[in-house]
Amino acid sequence: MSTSLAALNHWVESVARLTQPEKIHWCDGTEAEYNSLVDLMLTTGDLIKLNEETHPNCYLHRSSPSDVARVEHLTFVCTSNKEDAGSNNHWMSPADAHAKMDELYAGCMRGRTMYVVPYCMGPIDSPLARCGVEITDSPYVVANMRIMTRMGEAALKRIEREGGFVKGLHSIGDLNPDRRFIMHFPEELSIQSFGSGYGGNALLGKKCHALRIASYQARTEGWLAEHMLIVGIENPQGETHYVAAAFPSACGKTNLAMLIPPEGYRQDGWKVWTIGDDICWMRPGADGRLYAINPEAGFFGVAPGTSVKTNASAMAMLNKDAIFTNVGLTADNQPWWEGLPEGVPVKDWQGRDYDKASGPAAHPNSRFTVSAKNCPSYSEKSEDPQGVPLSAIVFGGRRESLVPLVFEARNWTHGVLVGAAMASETTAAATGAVGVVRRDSMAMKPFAGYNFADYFSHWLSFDKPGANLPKIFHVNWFRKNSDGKFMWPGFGDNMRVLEWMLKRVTGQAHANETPIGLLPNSDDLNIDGLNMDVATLNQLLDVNHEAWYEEMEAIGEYLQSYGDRAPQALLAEQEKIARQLA
Ligand code: OXD
Ligand code: MN
Repeated sequence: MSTSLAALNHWVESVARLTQPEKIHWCDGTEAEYNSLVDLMLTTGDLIKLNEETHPNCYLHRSSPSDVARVEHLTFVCTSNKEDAGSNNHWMSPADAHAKMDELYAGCMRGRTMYVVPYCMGPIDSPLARCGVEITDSPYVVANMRIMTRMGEAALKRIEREGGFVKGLHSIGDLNPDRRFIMHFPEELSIQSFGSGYGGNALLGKKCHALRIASYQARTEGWLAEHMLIVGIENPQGETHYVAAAFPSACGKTNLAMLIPPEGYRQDGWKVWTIGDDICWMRPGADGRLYAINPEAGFFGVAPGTSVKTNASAMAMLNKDAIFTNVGLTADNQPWWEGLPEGVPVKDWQGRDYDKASGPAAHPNSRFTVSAKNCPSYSEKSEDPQGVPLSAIVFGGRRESLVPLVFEARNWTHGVLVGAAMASETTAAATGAVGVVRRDSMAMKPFAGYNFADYFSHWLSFDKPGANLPKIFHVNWFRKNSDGKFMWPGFGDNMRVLEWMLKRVTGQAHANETPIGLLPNSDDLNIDGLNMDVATLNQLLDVNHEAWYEEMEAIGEYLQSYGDRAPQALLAEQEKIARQLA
């Protein structure tokens, strides 16, 4: 395979001149190609075959122990003007970044195969989809890209038709954390990544393209690229409402996307359909509603904590055709991670004999990669070129205090403030301290490819005549009591909160006005079959004015930290709420 597109040929040739690979392989995306990559990795030890009976066609990859998560401190947005990247990003000038990367790339693929991976983010015939080409020297990256994107010949045809594509260059280099950089050049629509094989740093279609570069592109083209799951909720009348929800990494997006409703709901006929678990691209349709696609074709989910109890759909989809990264192993070669009620690990994620004293069997950010079509709740609408119309957008964080179970924004501007003000405790998905509360606007702190102030303005700009925008909500599944125990059961029971939201959308549910937004009373939520006392529920729905006043002041300071570019409408909304709380 090669291409008729001169621009692509020139780029591939120039990368080959710089990196000096032994061979160049154009990926066609076929199963035969996938199988031969797997065979190659079985011989090099990059993959270990798992139990063929319990997990047919499943493999384990053990990464370098210092390459297990995204590296935010080594991730840069390289715009010509520093202000355009904003204080939410690390910045380097394009000239400096190119010089640094050219030096690292020089000769880095000697003795290796250079893979050229054409891919499409989104259904191949969707006007919302966008294409890219990733050049990489990692067969593990190619195999993952085949699961996570529409990769190969069909994507190349679209690229040849369109002429343009996002250029992503990746080399694992020598996996030295001191020689690791993830550079983004939004003005050039290009990405350069060196020194890591980890998903978010190396599968360039995902965070680098579908969020950082796409968010920049979306701003100029009038759409939004967001860190959100997309889920369809079908009610007993057979109507399906689509919801997009933004949560920071490792805060339960995959679980919410695959939620299994509680028994009573299932009996009544409620169903959940999964479209995406991590990224959502949305734009206004002719009817003024926002239409969303999942640009990805697979899930790159966090393994620990996934079990039949927390996510039975995920467990069902992981029984075949999956790649596991950095999980533990049982004596009969089954994957194992903390949170599984059964099985005994004998090897940890580094391949050492498992010893509880030296840490968990699976790395806390160990992952599975699997096709979305494997999911029992997979929605056929995932392939709809027009996307699905959104009824609600949900923001949420991991907050052990202050933030109630659910509240609704009064209008779009207030909703944008709620998203911008989001904060959450950090998780193992990125290197660095875990459990520290930080502002993570729209769950996009690590992923917005431009200045957050401009990003907030872009969000606000969707509220214009003719728009029929989704309602915006905020949730917190992670509130703890004074004993440090979670107060809300979460997982499938989150359906109870979703039901209230959707009834708000259709005008069938009650809400109380408070300064921070609209909240249900305890009797507005269905807690049938749930072992929860009303006092706990009331506590979960309580708004502490004094503590919220302080939070609002902190939100004001945060917005002001973006200087003159911070949108006045957002500051005015924040001031109004602070006044009401005072
Ligand atoms: C992810 C992340 O991998 O957010 O989705 O880190
Ligand atoms: Mn994510």
